[in-house]
Amino acid sequence: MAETTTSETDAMRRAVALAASPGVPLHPNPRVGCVLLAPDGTVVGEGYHHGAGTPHAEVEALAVAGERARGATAVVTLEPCNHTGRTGPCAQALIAAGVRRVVVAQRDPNPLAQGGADTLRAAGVEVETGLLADEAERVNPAWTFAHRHGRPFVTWKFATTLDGRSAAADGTSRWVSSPAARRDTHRLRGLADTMLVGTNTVAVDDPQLTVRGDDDLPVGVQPLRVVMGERDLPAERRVFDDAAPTLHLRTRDPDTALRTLYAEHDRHHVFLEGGPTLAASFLRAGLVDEVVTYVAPMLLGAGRSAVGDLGIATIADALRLELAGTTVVGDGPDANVRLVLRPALR
Ligand code: AOF
Ligand code: ZN
Repeated sequence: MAETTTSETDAMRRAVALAASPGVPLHPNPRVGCVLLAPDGTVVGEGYHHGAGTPHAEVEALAVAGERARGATAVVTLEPCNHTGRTGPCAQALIAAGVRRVVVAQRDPNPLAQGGADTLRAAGVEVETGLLADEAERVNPAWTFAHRHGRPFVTWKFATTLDGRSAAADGTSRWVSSPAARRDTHRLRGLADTMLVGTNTVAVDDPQLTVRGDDDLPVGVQPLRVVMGERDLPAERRVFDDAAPTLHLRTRDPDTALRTLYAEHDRHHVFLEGGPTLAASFLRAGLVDEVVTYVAPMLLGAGRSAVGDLGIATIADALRLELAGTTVVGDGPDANVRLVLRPALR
């Protein structure tokens, strides 16, 4: 089998950049880029996927190349699909166009679409996988995680005072975080495809759970709003308005909820904004993959913690996290500190 050439590595870098083109939705499809190289290394076509329902990256690049695809090498960030989903199988399209060699970064973790590499090889096309695979994966982190684990990636977000309170003693919690931090939260909500809270939060706080934008924060597709828990809820709660679709999952089990969201609703990234009880149940189940918290320069001295009982009695048993980033959001009296954390590997 031929060695990977410098021009193939450069082409893959370009394909990764194409995949990450601005304006392409993060869900439900992966972002994918493709570059077609003639045998002499010149680029004869390139393309990227613009979102579910539009042509796949390979098909876009083939359309640009036309007859020049014959004998070419396709450099693509994701293994060409093998299925007929919203569009036809790319493996077949590459074979039909006479592509001789395919260089893939990431193998397709989606059980419905994978197998393209085998199909190509069976047709006599040379296939290499793994070139810049990490870079390619970083373009679709939640999508990759969800297909690998059979459940969405979970980001738990909460706001807290300097002394770790998320609500005052009388239950009031509006507003702990500053307007700048709340705006930043809307930006992060917009990166996920699912907003999740418990029935208790809906009953008590009546959140709308939509992404609200402004001129600098255009809103694309609203995430699905999901309320979990067995309790019945009044239909006039704001979460049931027509600003976005809403699903009431009548389960209290985080694992069941997440598996249902993946398998039946094609969800890859859950933004958990529930109260302390729901947060504790996800943490106890080991189902929080990322924590985002906004710390407000404010003291309450009494009040409610962001998270309920974790069954931890002694310091040695503390649930430890690793700090992945700190950012000051907003200026002057508006300044809050955003911390991003990941569960520590034990
Ligand atoms: C994309 N864009 O460029 C490639 C994809 O529903 P469909 O037909 O669009 O298929 C989506 C699946 O196809 C996706 O989850 C992934 O496994 C595979 N490859 N998808 O959206 C592309 N090459
Ligand atoms: Zn495809």
